[in-house]
Amino acid sequence: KKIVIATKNAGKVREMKDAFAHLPVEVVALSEFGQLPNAIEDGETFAENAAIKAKFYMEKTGCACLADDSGLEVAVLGGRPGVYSSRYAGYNAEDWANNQKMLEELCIADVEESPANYRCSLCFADTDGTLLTADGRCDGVVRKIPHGKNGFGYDPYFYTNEYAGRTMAELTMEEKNRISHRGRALRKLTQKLEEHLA
Ligand code: ITT
Repeated sequence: KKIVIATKNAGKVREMKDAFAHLPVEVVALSEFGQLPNAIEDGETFAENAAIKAKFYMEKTGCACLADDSGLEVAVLGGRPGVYSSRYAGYNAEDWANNQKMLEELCIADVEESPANYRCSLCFADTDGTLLTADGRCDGVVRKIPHGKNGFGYDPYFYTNEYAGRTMAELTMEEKNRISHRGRALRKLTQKLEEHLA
């Protein structure tokens, strides 16, 4: 079975390919279909946006698609950037600019750190109309001092609860997938996917 990883985010592609490595499915990146338009992510929740992207790219590619909508919720910032995580500093903002914006907001809030959590909603849309969904969450703390070069996005500033003292960007991909919002959601989704494909 061919499954298109319906994301333009290379970090997500790496983690999702790793999680699917043991399944009897052929995982294909969206980039293999050439330049496709962007889905309009105007949902109010991660789950709504994941479904918008999965259905949109399933129709564009004619293949079963798995989409991910995810983000970081910082407690002292009232849960922002949340669904705006990839465009916190503006549309098409790079990771460093979004991180800079978060640091500025932490300064305005006058705190050195804050409890925070990542969230991930996955939606798998098959060509027969089947929709499978799963969510995952990962709790930690954001601090102003970055550490590590792995992962992507806000990872250098996100200190994990599970690996005390280490940021998400200091973990190997295997370690990250074990505890991350995406790893957790992917394990729930692959169970549903195995039943759907059986
Ligand atoms: P696609 O819509 O093409 O999948 P995107 O990056 O625009 O790519 P989202 O709208 O779901 O996707 O935004 C997710 C953002 O949340 C992402 O760009 C990061 O800034 C942040 N994020 C999500 N998961 C993360 C993770 O595991 N580590 C670090 N940052 C993460």
